[in-house]
Amino acid sequence: MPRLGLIFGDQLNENHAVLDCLDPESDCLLMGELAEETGYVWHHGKKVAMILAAMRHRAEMLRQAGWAVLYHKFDGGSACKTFTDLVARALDDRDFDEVLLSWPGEWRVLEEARTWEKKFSKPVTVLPDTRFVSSLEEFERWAGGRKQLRMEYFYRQMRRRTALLMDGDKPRGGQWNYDRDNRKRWRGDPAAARPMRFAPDKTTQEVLRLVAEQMDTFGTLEDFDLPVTRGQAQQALAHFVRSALPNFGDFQDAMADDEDWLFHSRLSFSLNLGLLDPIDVCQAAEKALDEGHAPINAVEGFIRQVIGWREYVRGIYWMKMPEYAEMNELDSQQSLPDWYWTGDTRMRCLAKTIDATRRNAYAHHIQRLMVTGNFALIFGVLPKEICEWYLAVYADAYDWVELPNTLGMVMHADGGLLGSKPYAASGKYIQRMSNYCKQCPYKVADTLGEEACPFNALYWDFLDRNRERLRGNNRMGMMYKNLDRMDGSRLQDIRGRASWIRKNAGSL
Ligand code: FAD
Ligand code: DLZ
Ligand code: SF4
Repeated sequence: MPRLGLIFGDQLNENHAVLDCLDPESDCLLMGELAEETGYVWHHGKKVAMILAAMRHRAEMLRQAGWAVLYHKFDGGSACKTFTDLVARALDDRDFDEVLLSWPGEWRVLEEARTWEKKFSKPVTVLPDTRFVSSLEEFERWAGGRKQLRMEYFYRQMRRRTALLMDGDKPRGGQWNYDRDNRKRWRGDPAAARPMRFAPDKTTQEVLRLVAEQMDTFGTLEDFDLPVTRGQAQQALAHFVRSALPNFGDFQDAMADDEDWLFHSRLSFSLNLGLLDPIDVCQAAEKALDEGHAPINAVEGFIRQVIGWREYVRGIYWMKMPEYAEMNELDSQQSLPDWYWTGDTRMRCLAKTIDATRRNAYAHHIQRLMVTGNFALIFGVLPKEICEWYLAVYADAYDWVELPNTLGMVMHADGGLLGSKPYAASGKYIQRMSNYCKQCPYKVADTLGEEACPFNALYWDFLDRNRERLRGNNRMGMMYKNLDRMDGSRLQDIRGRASWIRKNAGSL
């Protein structure tokens, strides 16, 4: 009897484990646009449109390759809303012997799939997710028995294993990590790279109409230009290597008031949909180094993000879920200010980052970490609320990657499992790395007074509130030395200003 292979909307990779196991002559594939998935958070419209358009294109390619694909198109009125409904329908229509799927990108979907064997009285096989370099078993083996997990050491293992940027068993160029060279401020020269834009074809236009007419989504659908096929994603990769990679390293931490992308790759959308393979992406970057087109600090910095951070956060997610999602080590309890959704704040750095987010379903890493993330950390937003925001607003966001980045890297809610210290910073950091402050009504040099930059009082207050928990962290020694030097009455005033900011967050 035939078998049924479920393909999730973010697993559009050619090397999908289900395709390797099934036979196009006898078996069937199943894909579905589902109300539960398009609506479990208030997703950005461009995220939903990108996923649905990519799914439709992929289904068509699979059909052309000879597969029978059962495809459920979105219909708001349909009773088929969840993956369980989708599989139930397929099994009602035809007697399949077995259901196969690949390990999903979200814990809640895995939990749902775990109910199927009993529900449908059929064998359900979960195969590995081949969108990653490292398997979950390899990560657990690496992590097992270590007292402290650090991305840098996992990354070195990945370098050795993939032979990327290696001269035999030594790192190419003599150093594993060139991060110190990657902290330049950008002052307009060289000109920022322009990302490659893809005009929506007929299929994508149909999806854009569907999203506009039938769904309630965040942000704007205007100027949709995201890659939705493997061919387009490969063009975007080649374009990045040619036009932005040479400067990726130098300006990796920079931000600019009127530039949405600077030299970032914008490849996370396609990597996370399975339209690009992480090894192909890293090899393309290393080739640019071989050919003298890009320097080592750029290429190493980029490869570290892909085989280091991307793989590492996924390993942590699956090793620590479901408890991970509940953690709140710093006891952050504030509600997320409404302007995170509207961008309606006078704080220039936040208004511009959120504006870019609304337009593009994208903000680059430093905006996510040091602007929206840093503010949420020092303001003390409830991890659940800020995690939901990040999961909704970015087109590359799925639980496996968003949660460790937000809850761990930004909010330090896992007590330092993911990152060794919280990335708390005052307005001074934002001033040093961007030109936002020049156009902001708040004064970045001031901590007290109505016009003082809110980041400043919140930063000192954050250190003060978390003194017990963080003072022993040797990477925060200097911060606490500075706090200790502060005069008691000034600290009292700062606490007052921080408390005022929290009470009046809506009007900042
Ligand atoms: P580039 O700067 O060009 O980096 C190259 C690639 O490296 C990215 O495409 C991405 O695949 C990978 N990468 C870089 N940093 C990370 C990281 N910390 N974790 C995982 N992969 C990384 N990334 C997501 O893909 N999805 C998310 O939902 C997501 N949420 C985040 C939430 C917060 C609070 C923070 C601080 C970071 C988050 N990131 C997330 C990581 C990072 O910001 C994005 O991967 C990056 O901004 C995507 O843009 P890019 O493709 O231009 O990246
Ligand atoms: C994020 C998302 C959205 C918006 N829509 C769909 C969908 O309609 N169908 C689908 O199969 N997947 C979708 N996804 C991705 C899922 O929410 C989920 O993250 C992955 O299926 C887990 O691998
Ligand atoms: Fe942001 Fe403060 Fe600078 Fe304004 S002054 S842009 S709020 S860091």
